[in-house]
Amino acid sequence: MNMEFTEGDVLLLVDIQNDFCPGGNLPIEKGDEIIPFLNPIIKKASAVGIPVFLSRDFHPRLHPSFKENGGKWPVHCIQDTEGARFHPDLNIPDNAEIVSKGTRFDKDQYSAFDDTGLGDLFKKLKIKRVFVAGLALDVCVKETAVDSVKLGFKTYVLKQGTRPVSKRSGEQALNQMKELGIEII
Ligand code: VGL
Ligand code: ZN
Repeated sequence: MNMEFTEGDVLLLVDIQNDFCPGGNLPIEKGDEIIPFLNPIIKKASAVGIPVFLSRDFHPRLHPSFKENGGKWPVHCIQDTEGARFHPDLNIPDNAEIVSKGTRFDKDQYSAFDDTGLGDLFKKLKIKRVFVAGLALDVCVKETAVDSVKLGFKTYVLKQGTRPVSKRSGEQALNQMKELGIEII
């Protein structure tokens, strides 16, 4: 993929954490394969001063998304555990900004924009275009991209930089996003 960053762009990497990669507690098939694709893009963004934001799923033990607390997911991304750490192969710039989500006791937050203040910050930073990648395509990447376009940002999803929980819902997610004007590149 040959993309050029310009002023007003941001790279938003969603939940590239150990628990979402093979060997983790909520593993996404080949989730780690996005990393060698994304590292050069991160490098390119940093080199030209494009901000890099990384969201992380960062749950307390009593989080409502866990089966044992009435939710649908296995326990994952518990705050300050190995599973919640970013994958060690991901090259994170020193000045990357971290967005923690999924920290609330009353609801889950799939989207990095959901009650994090990120949308207002992007407006303050005069962000025009948001480039989204990460895990999982059909869950947090989709919800993040949908919020992004609804907030008025031109929104792109890097197809090779994401993987779905399931192939079928991954295809559905891509179609839904396209219908909302999100560009899949
Ligand atoms: C996610 C399931 C549960 C994700 C987070 O980051 O896509 N999926 N929590
Ligand atoms: Zn979660």
